[in-house]
Amino acid sequence: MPRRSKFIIAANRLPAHRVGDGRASRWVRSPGGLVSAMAPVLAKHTGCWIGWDGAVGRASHANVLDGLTLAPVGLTRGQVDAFYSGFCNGTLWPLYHDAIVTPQFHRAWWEYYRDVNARFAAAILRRAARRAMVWIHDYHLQLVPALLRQTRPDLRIGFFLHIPFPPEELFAWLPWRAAILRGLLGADLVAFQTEASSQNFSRAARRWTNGEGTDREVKIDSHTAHVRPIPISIDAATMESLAREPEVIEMARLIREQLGNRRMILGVDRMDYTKGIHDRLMAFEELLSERRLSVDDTVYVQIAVPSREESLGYREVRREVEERVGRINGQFSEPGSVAVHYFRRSLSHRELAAYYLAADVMLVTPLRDGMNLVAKEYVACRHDLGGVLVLSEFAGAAWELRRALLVNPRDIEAMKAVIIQALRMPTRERRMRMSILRVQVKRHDVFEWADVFLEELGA
Ligand code: ADQ
Repeated sequence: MPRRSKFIIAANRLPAHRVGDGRASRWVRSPGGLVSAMAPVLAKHTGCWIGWDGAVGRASHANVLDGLTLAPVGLTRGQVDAFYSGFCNGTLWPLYHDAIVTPQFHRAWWEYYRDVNARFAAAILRRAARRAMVWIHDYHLQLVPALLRQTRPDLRIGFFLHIPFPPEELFAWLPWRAAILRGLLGADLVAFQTEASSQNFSRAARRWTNGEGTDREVKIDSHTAHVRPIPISIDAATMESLAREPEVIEMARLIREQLGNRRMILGVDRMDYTKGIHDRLMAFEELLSERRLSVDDTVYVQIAVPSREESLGYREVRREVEERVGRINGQFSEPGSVAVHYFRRSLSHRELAAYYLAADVMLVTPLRDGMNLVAKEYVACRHDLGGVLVLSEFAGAAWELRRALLVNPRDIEAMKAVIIQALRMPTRERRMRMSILRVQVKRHDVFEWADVFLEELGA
């Protein structure tokens, strides 16, 4: 029987990965705000993190890394295909992002989703001490709260959805909508990125289950689930201090120099059809072909991390983006002045900070996004009050970052106009907007987010 914990986090992935082979392999902590935010809480409560280790087949043994117990859940090849690539990323992800790509509904995938959720619930139950607190993350594990409550009503159960919860009419497509809602309603606290997602959920819950109540409380079978918007954030102080390092400032200068000291427009995204990379490139292409911009003095840099290439729609988005980049460069680049620099790779946070510092205009224009941390990272890095953030109205971040230039990313004319506006913005206005954005991001960081969540959960 494993050691029991008072505080458990369950997420699809563990916050660490293995490097090296066989006996010589070891765990290394993955970078990221969520991990940093959770570390102090987990250390204080002798915590444990349950998640998939990314390997196919038998799970590795539990391990302690920097005082945190990591408890891997193993997934078979069939589970990775049908649960992860299938139901999570081929059904739920597109459905919850406004069906930008048509979601697929396969009964076999659903069976796998149920099985894997049951495996996670069993792993949590083996480790949960009496009256432990369990914090479950994201759309992969929506059935877990109710599975826990059925056998262990002593647990305090919290759930946070990192992606949007769709409007009722869209959610209604899901053949298993009632089961998912009942799963989530098993939690004491169900939290979302925005007020809209929070309302969408409580309305769907009242419509498709026997739950009753308000936008903030849904009562079902004598249990009450509290529903709240608790927007996630970043470790702003760490991000800012990276951007203040002399080497990073020098790296930013070098990046600009290598790009010919042209005005630099930047995009940083996971390669995902929700992020609007293609539409953004179209706007840039039209500005070049209408001669409102020229490669002599403007360059666009797109950094994209490869992502989910096994799932529906991902190879297509990559192909579209790469074709468009090729077309733009073929038509507009000049010797020594490439129009679009495209990097398909993951960068360290230090390198990202340098790119953020170098960019005159940051384009964060997803078609739909739960929050979007890139927007907040950009703001945290701009201690020089330079740079303009262009932000999609459909990112959760737009609810907080009101002083960004907000845009509808499907409106290509509006995108073009906002890019020009950003490039021409007078220094005074740019500094004023950036300082207001910075107050917001620094005041509401990921540590505050975790505190608010745990307080609402009654920790
Ligand atoms: P994601 O969709 O993964 O997360 P996002 O919030 O943009 O999206 O976070 C991406 C992270 O990856 C950022 O921290 C960024 O720095 C990093 N990243 C992006 N490109 C990179 C690159 N080329 N190299 C290295 N790192 C890169 C989901 C939801 C979001 C929500 C988050 C957190 O879809 O809406 O904001 O969870 O809740």
